[in-house]
Amino acid sequence: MGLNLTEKILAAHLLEGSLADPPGHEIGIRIDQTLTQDATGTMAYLQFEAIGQPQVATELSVAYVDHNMLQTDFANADDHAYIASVAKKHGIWYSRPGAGVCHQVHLERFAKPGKTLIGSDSHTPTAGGMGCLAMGAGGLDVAVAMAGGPYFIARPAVLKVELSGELSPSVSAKDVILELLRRLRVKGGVGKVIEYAGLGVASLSVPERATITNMGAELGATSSIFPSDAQTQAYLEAQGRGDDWVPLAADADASYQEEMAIDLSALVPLAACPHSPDNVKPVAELAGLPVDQVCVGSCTNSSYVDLMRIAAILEGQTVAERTSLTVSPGSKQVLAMIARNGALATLIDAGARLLESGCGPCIGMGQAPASGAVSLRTFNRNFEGRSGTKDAQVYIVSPETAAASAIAGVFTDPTTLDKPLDVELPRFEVNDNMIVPPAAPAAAEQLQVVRGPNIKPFPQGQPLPDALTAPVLLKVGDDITTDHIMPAGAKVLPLRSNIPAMSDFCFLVVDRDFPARAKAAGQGFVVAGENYGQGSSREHAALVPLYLGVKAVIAKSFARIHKQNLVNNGILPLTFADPSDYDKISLGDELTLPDLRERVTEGKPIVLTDLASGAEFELLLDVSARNRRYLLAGGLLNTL
Ligand code: MIC
Ligand code: SF4
Repeated sequence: MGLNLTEKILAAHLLEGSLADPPGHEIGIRIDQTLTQDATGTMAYLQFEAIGQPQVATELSVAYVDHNMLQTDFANADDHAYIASVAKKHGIWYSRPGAGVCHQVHLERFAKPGKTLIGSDSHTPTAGGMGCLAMGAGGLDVAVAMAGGPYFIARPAVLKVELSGELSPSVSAKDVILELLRRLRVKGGVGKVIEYAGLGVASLSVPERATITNMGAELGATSSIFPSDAQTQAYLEAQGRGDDWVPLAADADASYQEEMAIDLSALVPLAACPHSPDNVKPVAELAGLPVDQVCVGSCTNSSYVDLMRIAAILEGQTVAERTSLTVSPGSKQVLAMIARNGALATLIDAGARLLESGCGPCIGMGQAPASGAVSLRTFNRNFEGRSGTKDAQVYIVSPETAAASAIAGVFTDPTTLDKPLDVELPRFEVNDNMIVPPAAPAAAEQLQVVRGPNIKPFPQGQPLPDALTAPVLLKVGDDITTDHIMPAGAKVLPLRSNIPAMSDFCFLVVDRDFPARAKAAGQGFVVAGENYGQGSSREHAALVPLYLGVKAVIAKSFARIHKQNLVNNGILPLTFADPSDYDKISLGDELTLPDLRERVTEGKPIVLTDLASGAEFELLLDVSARNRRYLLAGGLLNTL
């Protein structure tokens, strides 16, 4: 029996465990490349420093600055100075503010087919568009990988998506991933790598593939990957990196745990409606809805190809009077190229507001919509409040739908425009002058790391107690995102290296009294429904609850990255043996977990008594033996 693409890359990197084991069993793999961005990077590098290794052990590690770019006070700039200095000292390349969004720049300049990459950002699988097995992870996992340690994951199941046909004009790669979200929903990819195959693959360029793999994160997938073929070779050659190309595909007789098919020629423009990326409808059904804001950019849709398509639609037009259009180019390369070829002037002439190359409005750093406004965004997430305006109606769309709607001022199906949108892959203009190399190891020893007042130590877990009695501090429902747990945006993001200051914002969207209640109680539990912690990789969604005394989250199920972040920080991710027991617990109930340490050590179910109601039931700790050790020690760093 042949191997699929995922198995081939895993087999070439396997350090612990076996691929003969069924999906779900733990494996440890060697990581070739790492990336961080500034909003998670400060913590990841503080943790790397705590490990105490002088130089990174990876083939390549890159520190990007793209999230925290507003610099309304010293905080962001402090973080940049810290990251720049820690990178130079420890063998890490530093991508300066202005160079672009981490995933876009990584795809352009560093990602390689057949390599493994982990990044402290959930959209790291963008590089899967290049045939790289790329995964989002918590900052501590990235720190360990930088130090040369294995990255442990549950051996993923592989879902083959067989693509046939070709996209119709004005239907976009974005519509492919929105179709997958429509079918599979936000939990549909959990535990899986989504592997694209079939005759339809050849028609998609690397930037288009990267749009699709990027948003696999919204399915909860471990990763998404395309084969490395002639398109990959053409892209790498156009980036002046032809030598990085290797051909890579699944064997003809490979097997998969699951399969599904998508006929590209049957797709229509789609939109994810408020407030979830899987709430998908055809744009035609929304046509005519007035649009107040259109934002183009983010790691999903800010490539040269995307912006050239937008420019083609905006050529000679004016953005509708009621509508504001912003454009954030994905990288310096994209921005410089559209500046030189005239497309930038086309965008500006049409009335686009140009923002710098960075995450910007995608993470709520500016451009919050008006109250109740309809905002169309080419981004990947439309969680409630993420835009900065809680009642804004945010829709996730393709660049083509965004541009057509910006001109009309109402939701517009781009296939109704008669615009030729063929964009050839150009010869990219390469200038890596904003990516700073690390110091030579001999010179590195003398270098000082710059620590401004915004750089605060991070909290560390305590060894697991013998038993635990504490109140329920919060009870929430299904699909709670890390944006609920630890919001981002212009007010909070600058505090990413200052956990005490961040703690005042924890769960604010859900319950504004939570931080005060948690501080008063000293310790306690969070009770949740399905898919707790979906969305971003931000470790702060574990570190801040840890700081506030959360000892365990008791949920119906967890999202992958967040579950590991809880374990790494010594917070128990417990599930209900019988999900209906969720209904038996109320906010404020005092819960007791006797013999906790012994039960975790021996891998036995954990008994919970709700002292308020007298109800008693079982909880499961569905983690590997290694993760049990971390929890007993109070987290991964304590174990190391
Ligand atoms: C996001 O898109 O939510 C972020 C901001 O990029 C996060 C990382 C973070 O919170 O710093 C992610 O996707 O992991
Ligand atoms: Fe940045 Fe948005 Fe991409 Fe996250 S999803 S990395 S905030 S552009």
